[in-house]
Amino acid sequence: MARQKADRNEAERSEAVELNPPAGPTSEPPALDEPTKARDPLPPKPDQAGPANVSPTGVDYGSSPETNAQAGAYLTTSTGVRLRDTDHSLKAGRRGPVLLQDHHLREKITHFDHERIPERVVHARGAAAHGTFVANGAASRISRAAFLAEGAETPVFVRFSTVLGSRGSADTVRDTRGFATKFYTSEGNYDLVGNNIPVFFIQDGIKFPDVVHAAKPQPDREIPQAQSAHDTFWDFVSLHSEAQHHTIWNMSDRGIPRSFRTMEGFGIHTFRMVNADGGTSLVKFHWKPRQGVHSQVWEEALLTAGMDPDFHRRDLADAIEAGAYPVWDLGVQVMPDTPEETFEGIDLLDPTKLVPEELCEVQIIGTMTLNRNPINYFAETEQVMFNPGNLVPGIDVTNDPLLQVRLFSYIDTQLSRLGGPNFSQIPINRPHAPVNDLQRDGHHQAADHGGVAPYRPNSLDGGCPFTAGTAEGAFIDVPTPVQGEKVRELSASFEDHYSQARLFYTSLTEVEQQHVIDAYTFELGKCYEEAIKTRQLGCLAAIDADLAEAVATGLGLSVPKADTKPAKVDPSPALSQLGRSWPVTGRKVAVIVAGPDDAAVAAQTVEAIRAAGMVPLLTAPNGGTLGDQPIERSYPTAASIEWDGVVVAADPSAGPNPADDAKIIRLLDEAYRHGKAIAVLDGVDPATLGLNAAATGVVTGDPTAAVTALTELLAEHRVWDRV
Ligand code: HDD
Repeated sequence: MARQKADRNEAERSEAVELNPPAGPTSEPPALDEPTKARDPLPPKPDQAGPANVSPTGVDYGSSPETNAQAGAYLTTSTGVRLRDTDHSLKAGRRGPVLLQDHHLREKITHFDHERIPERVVHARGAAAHGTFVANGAASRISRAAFLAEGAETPVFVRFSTVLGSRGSADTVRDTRGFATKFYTSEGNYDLVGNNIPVFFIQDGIKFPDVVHAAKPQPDREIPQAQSAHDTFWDFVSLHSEAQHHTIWNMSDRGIPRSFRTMEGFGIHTFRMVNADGGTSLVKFHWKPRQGVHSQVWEEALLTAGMDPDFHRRDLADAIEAGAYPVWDLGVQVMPDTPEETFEGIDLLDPTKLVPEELCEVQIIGTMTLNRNPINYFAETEQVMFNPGNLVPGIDVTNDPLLQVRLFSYIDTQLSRLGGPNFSQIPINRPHAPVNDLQRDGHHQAADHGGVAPYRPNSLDGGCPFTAGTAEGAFIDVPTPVQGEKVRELSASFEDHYSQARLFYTSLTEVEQQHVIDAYTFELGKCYEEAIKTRQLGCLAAIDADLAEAVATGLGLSVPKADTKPAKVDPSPALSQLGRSWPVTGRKVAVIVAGPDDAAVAAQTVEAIRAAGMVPLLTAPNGGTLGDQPIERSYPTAASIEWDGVVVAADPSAGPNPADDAKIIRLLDEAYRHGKAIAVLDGVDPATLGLNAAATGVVTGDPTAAVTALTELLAEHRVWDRV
């Protein structure tokens, strides 16, 4: 028996030995006298021309892709010592243990172990781009800021973000979007740290940890990720009626933007501008996208989150790489700086209130173009820091209690996020203006400070650095009078929490209002606690009785008595996203064909789409080329979420039909339900594709006529009757 077992073990051992693959060439260390050779870089894609690679902070990333990839350089340690081998640790014999003395191994692994830094506690997921801001000079009347003078050109870096999700979460969740702009002005950095929604959840910054704790994943199971559709969020907002205004914006189409490029941006708070004569005004900032304001529809956003969680990030980078640079006009609403700090009865210090554009026009003061993608995500997009306290002469803060707390929070958070007090020395954060501060030492100090007297006044360093006066461009705080008792209270004018939520709702078109109803019904439907749903229905009743009733019906609940009666408001049409037409440049249009017989008609369609400034996505059963056109998507990789419009360009009389493919039928059905413009070329019967030729936004014709009709539909972004 023992003998048999021994035999079996012997057999197993020999089998195991045979299963081991013979040692291949990669396990051999490279020969001592044979350095590895550089490979040729991949050829650039024909239609993509990247701009020069010089950072706005003056860092030369290298003017060619080769330099970026360290081409022509030998691999070194971080201390510059050339390496022969980075694939094998130093061992005592080929089969022996690894030696502690392997300095390269230890350096490589230690660095790797510390590659991650804490993600932002909010706005963790973002995408960014470089660009230029050009002022038209209109603001010179109210602000002495040099970057607002006529013709001044200022490099900018903009980071867009979601708020709630972790760094790896999906882009298209229902959420507020961050819109943070760093202007590298000649007078120092100015940061406009705004959102795509013009009001905020809370009136006093002391509640920020509370609203964030309520909205982030619940602490027991850490779910749901990047969602407000859960009990703790609705518990908080239904108990804090001041949050109702921001929340109804989130429940509208603004909560699911189509692209970062189609979002408005808002500075939210009221700021104080100071002109060359010392005159002051109160202003609110607005970014107006030339691409139009455009959102996804909810089902589309959900599908996108699964199919392409990087949808917005990809869209921004692709557009810039393809030269379709997104452009925003910067505008201000200018209001007199009165002791009451109100305008038309609206308290300008209350960040839950907006000033309707119909009451105070948005005046354009300059234009921003984003024209260059970051070279390295971590170095730039992750390490950039914004701070509402980064101000330049001519722009000052007000006593908005939310803004006041932000002035503390943004510097403080960088100490742990960026690992110490020298975050302003990181290249992406470095000002273009000369820096001569008296800050010294600290973690990650990168400057070699000369001199012996880092204090003022001094006689040992010749009294340097000097302090400046107004004439030399010093930042001088506006001497606003302050008096009062120390209290933990807000002004009584902050107590109206509902009238502007109603203003927003009643300013929307019917289709937009239906989206709001659907969103509340979905989100509250995801809550478990009936008491929370009922409490929120009470808040909705204070906004609009029909809204509350419709959501209650969807939830199968009844509406409780409202705390207050809905206010009387005059709608502000500017708050709706509908009713305007926009340029179609850069919009994506799928061209679906079934096989090689469709090459001629496909070529004409692609040509017509390009001629309209749009991007064709030729879609065929397999990859490769069709005639001389590259096939951009095969049926398996095609997704309706990336189409703004679609053309079915197959000629079924000549061969196979896209209608034979179940997936294409599904994608067309999605496109139809999501309000996308659809064209079916002559010769294809729309009915075979499950489409009704008489339906709004379904057009037919030859390639030229069909693409022309499609382009007209796309100018309104969506076929609104269908969503
Ligand atoms: Fe904030 C980041 C926008 C209120 C505390 N915030 C952050 C970002 C944006 C905003 C766009 C991302 C910046 C980036 O891309 O790096 N935050 C806003 C707006 C607010 C607002 C528009 C209200 C009008 N924030 C707010 C308050 C507090 C904070 C009241 C604290 C009391 N925000 C932070 C923060 C973050 C931040 C924790 C996270 C990472 C960072 O700052 O650098 O300090």
